[in-house]
Amino acid sequence: MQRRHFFTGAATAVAAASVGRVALAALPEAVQQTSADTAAPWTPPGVTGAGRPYNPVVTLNGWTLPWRMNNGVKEFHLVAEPVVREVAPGFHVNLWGYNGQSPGPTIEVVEGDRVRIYVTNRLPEHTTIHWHGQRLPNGMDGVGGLNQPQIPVGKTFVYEFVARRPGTFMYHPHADEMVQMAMGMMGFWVTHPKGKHPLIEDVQRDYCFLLNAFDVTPGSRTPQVNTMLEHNIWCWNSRAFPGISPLVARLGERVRVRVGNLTMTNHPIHLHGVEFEVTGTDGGPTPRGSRWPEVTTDVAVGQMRQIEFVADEPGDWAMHCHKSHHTMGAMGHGVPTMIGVDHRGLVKPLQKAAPDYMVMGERGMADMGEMQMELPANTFPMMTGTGPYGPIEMGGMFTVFKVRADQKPGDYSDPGPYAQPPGTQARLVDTTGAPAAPRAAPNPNPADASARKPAGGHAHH
Ligand SMILES: [Cu+2]
Repeated sequence: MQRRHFFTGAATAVAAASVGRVALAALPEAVQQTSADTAAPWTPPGVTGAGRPYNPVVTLNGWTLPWRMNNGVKEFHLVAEPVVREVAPGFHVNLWGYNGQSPGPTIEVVEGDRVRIYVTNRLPEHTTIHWHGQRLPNGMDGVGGLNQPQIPVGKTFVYEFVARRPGTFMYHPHADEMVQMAMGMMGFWVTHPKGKHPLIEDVQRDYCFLLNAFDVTPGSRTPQVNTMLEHNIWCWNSRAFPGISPLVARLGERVRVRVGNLTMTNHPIHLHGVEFEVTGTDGGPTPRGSRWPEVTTDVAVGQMRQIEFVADEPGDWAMHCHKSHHTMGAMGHGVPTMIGVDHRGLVKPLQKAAPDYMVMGERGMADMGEMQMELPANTFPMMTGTGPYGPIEMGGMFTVFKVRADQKPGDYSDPGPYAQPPGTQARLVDTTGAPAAPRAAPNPNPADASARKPAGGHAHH
């Protein structure tokens, strides 16, 4: 759902003070997005002149910002403002972003375009925007205090430059950066090549997303902004599994996925089922001689990687960060390892001291995936998501890449779970008559099953 906001009333008065009434009337509308769904690719109106046809990107759980053409210049309007993001189903977080969402909309232009971006500040403090990776005049680079004065509260600044080289870029504030990025202020930028480029292939699907992370205390709604490393919500485009849309492709299509990292740590992004090559970074397309097959590529802090492959294996393929703590929800940390601990005889005395005490993890923690624990309000479980065969036991930087022979070209809708062809799925074997296991498990009947749930009426543990 997009709402079109024309500047009226108080907002007009504030903005008008900085840009003048005539100029304000001339501002492009600040299109808003309220849904966290993945929007269909945006088609520019009347694709002529500088608006050349290109294969558009699809922003995972995001959207592309419409522009208007003004005397040969593509004009955009970003509004920096507080937003509420549904990070996972039922889990809402107070963030800062642009035009109704965190991350902000993707800006999608063509090499050689002159772009003019109005930035209106509706935050409670000043801000700027830095256009990460772009060649541009120094005064447009957006470092507050260094290249420009910060954009005061209520004011509108304008940036203008030519998108000189094609590639994968991002934007974010360079003002009170730690706080503003911890609150979710960032967005993607794609510059398409203006013609056939020797290092840039045509692809049928082109996805993009940013890696971001938040520290939200379970039960609260606003991130802790001073956290350096111990974030607990690991996101792609401010969404955590099972809130991240699947990527889909038709069998045989060439697919590009562009990823940027604005967290405080690196993320080895792993795709099952195919091999890919890194075909570009925020520095530009990679020379062919530098490309080799991978199934995981590390995306360091402040880096961008674009990977490409042919989707030639049908199925539902996992795609995730390979740091296992980054595919977990908020509840997983600080829990002692109990594997192999025999709780028999301990549960009742422990519950006398701590009525909420529950036995957890003495056989590993997979039980967490199906446990119906009472959680604090406004959070999501540590391990969650359900597939056709049971709990997926994930909850963070994880989604599914779906390849189907019958997916229509340009159709981004979820085809549902993959039907395994008969005889191609791992299965239970009948071990009757097989030799006995070397020795019995040390603790075949661990603690009293009734102690596996917290005592009734307690909402915390
Ligand atoms: Cu990670």
